[in-house]
Amino acid sequence: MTAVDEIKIGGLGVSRRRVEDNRFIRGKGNYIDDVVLPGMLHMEILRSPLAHARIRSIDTSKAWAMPGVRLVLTGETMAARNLAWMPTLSYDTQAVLATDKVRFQGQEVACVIADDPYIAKDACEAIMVDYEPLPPIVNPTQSLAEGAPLIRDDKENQPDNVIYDWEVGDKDGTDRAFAEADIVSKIDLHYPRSHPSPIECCGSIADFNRATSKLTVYMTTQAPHIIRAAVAMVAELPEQMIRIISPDIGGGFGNKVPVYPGYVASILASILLERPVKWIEDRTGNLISTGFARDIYLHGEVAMRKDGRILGVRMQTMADHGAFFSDAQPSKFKIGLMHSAFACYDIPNAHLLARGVYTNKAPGGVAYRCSFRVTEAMFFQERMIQAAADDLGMDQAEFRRINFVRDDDFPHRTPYGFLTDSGQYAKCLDVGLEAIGYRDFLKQKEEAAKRGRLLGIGISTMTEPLGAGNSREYDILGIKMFDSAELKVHITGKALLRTGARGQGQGHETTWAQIVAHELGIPAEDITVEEGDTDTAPFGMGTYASRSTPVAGAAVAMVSRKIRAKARKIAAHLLEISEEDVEWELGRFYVRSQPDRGVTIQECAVAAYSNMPDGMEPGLDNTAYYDPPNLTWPFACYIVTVEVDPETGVWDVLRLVAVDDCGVRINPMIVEGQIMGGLTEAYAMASMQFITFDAEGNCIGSNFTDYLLPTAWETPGFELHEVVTPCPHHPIGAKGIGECAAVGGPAAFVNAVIDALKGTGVRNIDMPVFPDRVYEALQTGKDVSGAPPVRTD
Ligand code: MCN
Ligand code: CUM
Repeated sequence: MTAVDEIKIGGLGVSRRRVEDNRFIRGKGNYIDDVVLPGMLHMEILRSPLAHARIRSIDTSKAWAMPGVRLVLTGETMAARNLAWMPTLSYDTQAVLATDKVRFQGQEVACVIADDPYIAKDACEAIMVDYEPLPPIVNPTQSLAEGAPLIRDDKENQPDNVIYDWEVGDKDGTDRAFAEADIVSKIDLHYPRSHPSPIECCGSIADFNRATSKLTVYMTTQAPHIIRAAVAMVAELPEQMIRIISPDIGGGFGNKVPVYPGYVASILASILLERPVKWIEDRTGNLISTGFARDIYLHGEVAMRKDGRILGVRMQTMADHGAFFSDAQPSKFKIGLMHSAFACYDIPNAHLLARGVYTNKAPGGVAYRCSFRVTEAMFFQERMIQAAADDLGMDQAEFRRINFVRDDDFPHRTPYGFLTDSGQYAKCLDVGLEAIGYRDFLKQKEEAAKRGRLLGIGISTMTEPLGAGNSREYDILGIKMFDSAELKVHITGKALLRTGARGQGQGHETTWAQIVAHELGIPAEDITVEEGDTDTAPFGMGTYASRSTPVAGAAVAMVSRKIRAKARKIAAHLLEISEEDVEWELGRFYVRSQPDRGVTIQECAVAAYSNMPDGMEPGLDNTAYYDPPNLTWPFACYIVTVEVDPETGVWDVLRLVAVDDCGVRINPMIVEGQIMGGLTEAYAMASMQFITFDAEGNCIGSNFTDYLLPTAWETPGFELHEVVTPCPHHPIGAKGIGECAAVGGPAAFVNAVIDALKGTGVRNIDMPVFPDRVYEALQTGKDVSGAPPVRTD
C-alpha cells in the first residue's frame, strides 16, 4: 500500500475538466429565470426617461384597471412602509422607487405585478408620470460648477454635489520629493464608465409564505448571506426566517454584488400579495441602472531623478459616482483601494487626494472585475509610468526594472501603506520581454518607422491586492470579512463540501474539490461542492474581489485539515497504536515503523460512523472560518504590440504576452481561462466598450449595439506564461487570479498605441481608443479626452 497519486485523484495542479460544465453546456443550468414556482406572478419596472426631473404626480389608475394586474407599487407605497429609500454599502441612501425627483435616466419609478410579464409591461406603459425637467449633470465639472443644481436635495447637510474628499499618504514628504526632483512628469486621464454586462441580467423571485412566515428569495447575488442580513435589517424580518438562494449565475463580474430596487420591490410585493413574485431584468434595464464601473479622472505627477529613480508620486482623482453613492466595497476607504497604486514600485513618497461627486447618472460603482478601484489604480499607475519613462527618455522596461521592489525586500510597505509579502517582479518582466522578443521588436519598429509604418509596444506590470479581508481592516456594514467551509465526509468516504462563497462561472465546484483531494487524498470526483443557499451553506461573505481562493479556498484547506486531525485519532484506534506513531501520506495513515500497515482515509470514514474510539463523537464533519492575515498580492506583466494605420487610426494587436504569478495554481486550465477572459475584457475596455452620456443625460450604451462586446473575431490571441511565487500566509500558497488580467490589461493596450504615436506630441488618448480618436490625435498632435457629454450627431 502506498500514497494515492495526487494527479490521478484530481488534486492540486491538475487541469481537471470543469464539473459544472456538464450541466452548463447541455443547457441544464438552473438560472433565475428557470425557476418557476406555483402561483407565481411577474413584476416589471417603469423607469424614468429623464436624467433629472421633479415628479409632480404619478397616475396609476389606468394600470390598476388592466385585467391581470395585481399590484402597482410607487414611491408612495414604498414610503408608507419606510422602504422608499434603502441604505447603500457606502453609507449613503438610494431611492428604491422615486418619490420626489428622478436623478438619472433609467431610475426606477414604479412597479407593476401581474399575471404575466407582458401584462405587467403593458401596465407600466399605462402609468402617467408628470415630470418637471431639471438641468442634467453628466460630468464632475458641471457638478462642481457655481450654481449647479443640487442633485441630492433629499439629504440634510448636503450643500453641494460633493460626496467626499479623502486623502492618504505623506503630503509634506511628497512635496519635498518633488522639490528635489530633476524631472516631473504629468498626465491627465479619464477611465470611462463601463459595465460588467454579464450574459444573464439580474433578477429575483420572492416567495413569502404567510403560513410559515418564511421568506424565500431566489436571487442573482454574489453574496447571499450578506443579502440575508441586509433584508433582515432593512425589512425588520427575523433572519432565521429568511432564506436566500443564489441559483446558477450566468456571469457576475461584480454586477451581482449590490442590492437593487428590483429585489426590494419584489420582496415587498410578495409579502403584500402572499404569492411568489418574479422579476427578470431586461438588457437595457441592466445596462442603464445597475452597478457601473470606473468613471474616474486622474491628474497624476511623477517626480524623478535623472538616473530613473522615482522619488515621489502625486495622484488627484475625481470619481463620478452618479446619483447615489453606492460603491459596493467593504473597505473603510472612500475611494476603495485606489491607494494600492504603485505597490510594485519602491517609491519613498506618495500622496493621493480623492474627491467624489454626484451626477445625474446611474449609481453603482466598483463593479466589473475590479477589486474596489484597483482596476483604475493600476491603469493610472501604468499610464503614469509609461509617460514618466517617455519624459525621461528612458526605455520603458528598464524604467520599471529600476523602480521595482526587489525580491529580497519583502515584506514591503507600499507608498500608500499596504503591506505586500512576496513576488518576483523583475523575473516576470524578463519572462515577458523574452517571450515577446523585446529587443528585436524595437529594431523592427525603427525599421518600420522609416517606411511610414507605426508600430508600438506597451507594457503593464502590477501587483494588486486580492482577497478581502482581513477582518481588522475590512467589513460590510460592520460585518467583518472572513469566509468559511463546511466538509461532511460520509460513511462511504464520499464527501459534501459547502462554502460561504458563490461562484458565478469561476469553477468553484471543480477547484474546491481539488483542494480537499490535495489535503485528504479523497478523489475530487467523490466530492460534491455546493454554494449559494443560506439555509445550507455556512456563513460567508460571497465572491468578489477575487477573494474566494484567498479566503474561502483557505477555509477549504483548513477544514480538510481538521477532518484529517480527527481521522488520525481514528486511524490510531484502528491500527491499535498511539497517535504519535501514526504517519500521514496522501490518502492514508500508517504505522511509522511499519509503513505497509495502514488505513485509508475512506476506512477512517467508515470507522467514524461504525467503530470510533471510546469517548469520541461520531461522524466526520467539520466547519472552518478563515480570517486571512493579509490580502494576497498576485503579480502580472502584460505586453502588447500593435500596428496603427496612420490613414485611418485603426490599430491592430500584433501579439499579446501575459505573465501571471498567482502563487500556487489549483487548476492551471481554470487559471488560464480566467486570464483569457480578463484579457478579453481588458481589450474591450481599451478598444470599444464604454457607457457615456449626451448633454441631456441620455445614456449611450444602453444596448449591445452601442455597448460593444468583443467576439472571438475581434479579440486577439493570447500567449500565456507563468511564474510561481507562493503566498507565504495562504495554507496552500495560492493568490487570487480572477481579476488580474482585466485590471492590468487595459494599460498595456493603451500604452502600445501611445508608443506607436511617439514623436507626434500625443501623450494620451482616453479609452476606448477608437480609431476616430487615434485619427484625431494624429491629425492634431494633441491628446484626446473622452469626458462626457459626447456628441451624438
Ligand atoms: N484559481 C486557481 N488557482 C489560483 C487562484 C484561483 O485554480 N491560484 C481558480 C479558483 O479556484 C477559481 C478561479 O480560479 O475557480 C478564480 O478564483 P479567484 O481568483 O479566487 O476568484 P473568485 O473565485 O473569487 O472569483 C471572483 C472574480 C471576480 S471578483 C470577478 S469580477 C470575475 C472573475 O472572478 N467574475 C467572473 N472571473 C469570472 N469568471 C467567470 N466565468 N464569471 C464571472 O462572473
Ligand atoms: Cu469588482 S467586480 Mo468582482 O469584485 O465581483
